[in-house]
Amino acid sequence: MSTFTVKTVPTTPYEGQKPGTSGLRKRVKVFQQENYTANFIQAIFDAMPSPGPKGATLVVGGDGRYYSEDAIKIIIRLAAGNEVAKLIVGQNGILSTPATSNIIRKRQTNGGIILTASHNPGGPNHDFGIKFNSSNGGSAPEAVTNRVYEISRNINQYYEANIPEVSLASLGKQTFGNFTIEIINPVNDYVELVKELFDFDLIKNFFVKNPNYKVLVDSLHGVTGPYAIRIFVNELGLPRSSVQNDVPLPDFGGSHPDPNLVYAKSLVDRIEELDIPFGAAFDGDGDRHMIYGKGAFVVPSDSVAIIAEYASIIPYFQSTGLKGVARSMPTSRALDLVAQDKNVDLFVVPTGWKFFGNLMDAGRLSICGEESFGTGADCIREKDGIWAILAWLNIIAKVNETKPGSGIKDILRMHYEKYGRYFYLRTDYEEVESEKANRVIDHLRDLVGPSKGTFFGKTFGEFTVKDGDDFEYRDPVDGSISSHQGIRIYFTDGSRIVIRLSGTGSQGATIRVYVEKYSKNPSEYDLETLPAVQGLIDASLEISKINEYTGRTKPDVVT
Ligand code: VG1
Ligand code: CO
Repeated sequence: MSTFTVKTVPTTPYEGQKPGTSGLRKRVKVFQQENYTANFIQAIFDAMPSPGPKGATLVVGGDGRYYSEDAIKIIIRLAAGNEVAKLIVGQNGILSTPATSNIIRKRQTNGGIILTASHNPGGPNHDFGIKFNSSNGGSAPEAVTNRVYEISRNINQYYEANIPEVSLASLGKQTFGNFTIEIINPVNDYVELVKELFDFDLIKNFFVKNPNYKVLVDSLHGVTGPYAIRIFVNELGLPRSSVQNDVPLPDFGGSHPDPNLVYAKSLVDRIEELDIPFGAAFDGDGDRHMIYGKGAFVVPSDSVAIIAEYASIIPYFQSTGLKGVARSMPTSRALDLVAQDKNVDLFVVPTGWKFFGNLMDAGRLSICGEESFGTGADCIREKDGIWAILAWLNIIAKVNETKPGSGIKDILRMHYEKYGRYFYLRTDYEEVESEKANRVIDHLRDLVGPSKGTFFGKTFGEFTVKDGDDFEYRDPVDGSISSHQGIRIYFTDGSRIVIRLSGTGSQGATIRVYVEKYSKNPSEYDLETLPAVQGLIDASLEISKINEYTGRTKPDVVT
């Protein structure tokens, strides 16, 4: 057993090491600057809740993007330097975000470090990211991430051990003095978990009985490939051709690992061409998903509502009960109607998964979701793409027992017939100069604040403003307050727009505009989304003056 020595390395702080909605995300070149990554990792260790890093066990992994191995080597040296007892590392640095959350919880560790910039592109000229998760398996709460930021602004040294280079490819334990690194299979624990949550036999039998019900899952060269092959091919018996782009690549094959109609367009085209009833795609780190079957796209806000609607047929919720449901504020209100129907609590939290964790830990929340293609449950503390696909397959298999031949479209239609439909769309203006973006937000804050006397009651096209605010959240568990979480404007017909700035961009500011329009008229349920909400988009532009303040005439992404 070899041991090591620790040296104190002097350093100087970097500007802007402020974790956003989900960790610190910057260009790779920024992380590659001297001491940049080490500073941030040391700040994480210094900010770790009591008793701190000494003697701690941490899980380390990520989506395998460019710069991950370098970052893991730094983490290993600094962990030993900070007297961490053990690192559990995914083989080759691979661990999906939900799988990391599961391992943190299952092995009762003190937390984890996830190396990902999620759906942002990877490669030497793109993005890298570092996220810190707490011992409950969820993203560290704001109190901790704010502390990381404060420490990073004054950091003047870090502690580094001279651990020899470790191969991330060979499974097993390696020990150096009081420090152990265990390289684990990234998939095993996760497969064990999901097999307990869902009715695998039911889903498998459904595929046996319905050989024409083809599935196509696209990992977009992110981290989910190995998970998808194990679960959909090996466990559920689907043909190998049911999973594509399943080798994690450092640059995601040059594409954007973002599962939506824009970036997963080649999947959508293939599904249409081959008449595939059920398709899905995941983001780089596996916490987001898109569901698309021939002629049927599932809006994420509807997805979480539908999973909540059918919770009682999913084994995990049969045993735990439906304790409550939650959505992020910009997510459509489809879930609110299900909560009402099932008579369970509904929570509305700011954007970002970390806000759900407290409610789950307090036993008040079972199912939650965000409009940004994220859904999950209290079995872990992250949103989970594969979980959502399995939930849908479980639902489809069950519905087919009584209504054979039902697919995605039928399930959507049944849902709209019971609850009505929210037409929902998000548009993003990316890499806007921060100053210009702030001007838009200041203007909107004024409208729902000081100027509300004249703004409320005003009409834009067919929409009359009813009321609005700048969303503030008070955590019902610990009472902490998060303010300025986005401008909400409600109209007299029940429509709503939300405008906020993204907290995950790596350059400039991204303005997100979310619009939703409710219909209880069955003859409208099959309408296309864009024409259904165009009037509302026009109103949002007139109100926000985005074009005027930013010079942008159209959004970069529409999802
Ligand atoms: C975006 C989404 C948010 C999501 C976050 C992290 O944040 O809007 O819903 O939780 O990304 O997702 P923002 O602040 O850019 O709007 V992921 O898949 O990066 O972990
Ligand atoms: Co993600």
